[in-house]
Amino acid sequence: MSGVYSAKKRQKRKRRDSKGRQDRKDRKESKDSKDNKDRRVSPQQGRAEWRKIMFKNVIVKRPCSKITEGITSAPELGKPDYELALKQHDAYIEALKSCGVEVTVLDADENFPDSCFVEDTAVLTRKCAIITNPGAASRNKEVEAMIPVIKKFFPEDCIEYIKAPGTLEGGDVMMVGDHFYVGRSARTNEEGIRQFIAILEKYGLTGSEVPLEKVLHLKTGVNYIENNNMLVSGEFVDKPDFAKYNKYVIPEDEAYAANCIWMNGKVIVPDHFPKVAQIVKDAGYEVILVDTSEYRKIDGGLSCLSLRFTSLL
Ligand code: CIR
Repeated sequence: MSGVYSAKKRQKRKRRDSKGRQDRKDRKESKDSKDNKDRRVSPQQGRAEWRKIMFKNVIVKRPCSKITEGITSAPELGKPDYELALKQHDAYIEALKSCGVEVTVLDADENFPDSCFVEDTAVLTRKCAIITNPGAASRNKEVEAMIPVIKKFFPEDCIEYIKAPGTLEGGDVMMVGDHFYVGRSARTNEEGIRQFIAILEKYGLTGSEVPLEKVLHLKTGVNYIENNNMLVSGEFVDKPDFAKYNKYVIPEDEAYAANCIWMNGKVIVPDHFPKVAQIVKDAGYEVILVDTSEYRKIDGGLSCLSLRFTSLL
């Protein structure tokens, strides 16, 4: 009798255990699918997000004639043609203006061949401005001319500084909402990242380090174009840091064009990279093409040429 009883009990327990397992599985699947759904952003939500982080201001600096002496890792591309670089810069400014921002155009500075790449001199967030300390010796003093410019847009008590021995360049910083990914590169060191993240945290923002293996700056290879969408190339394709985003993999032969910029709902893409332009279009964005051939010769891309932000003043 007791044997029959325990057999029945065992069967009942087995059914209960298997039901429990199924329930847990169902709950997990529904959570996974919810997580995936959470990751997808409807066009309406997307538009709301865009409004939330609209950029109102942009700072650019005209290239100087010494641009021909800019730092390069690709001398085989030849030296930039200064006249053409100026024309391309004009078109860049027009493209930015068509995205509804006010563009401040700074005069060229002949003392610094790379000074048109203003992105490296500051990181401008919705809470504070962080003046960098560029790791490239020939570029380090570029920040001095930027400080008074930044003071026109940010109150002094919201301006912070990366100090030696810390180094950091803005090209190594990628903003995703209130989180900032920072590339540890030949230009941005451990101490610079430590200071940077401490500053962010003071303002309720967060940051995390992404070690780089090959590229110059973080944004040389990965760029966030809002709406949870990220353009990834080369060493960034499989980085766990970016696993949660909708990743658009940029083909190796167009890797340069991974450096696109999101501007208030539109995306500016370097001209002559048709696969990337198509990828961005297919992701649902209006694409604006700007030729940056002369800047590419000295390792510069679209993002490097501007600071995009909203003034706190
Ligand atoms: C440099 O090597 O510093 C410049 N020739 C290029 C800077 C590009 N900046 C950027 O990616 N943010």
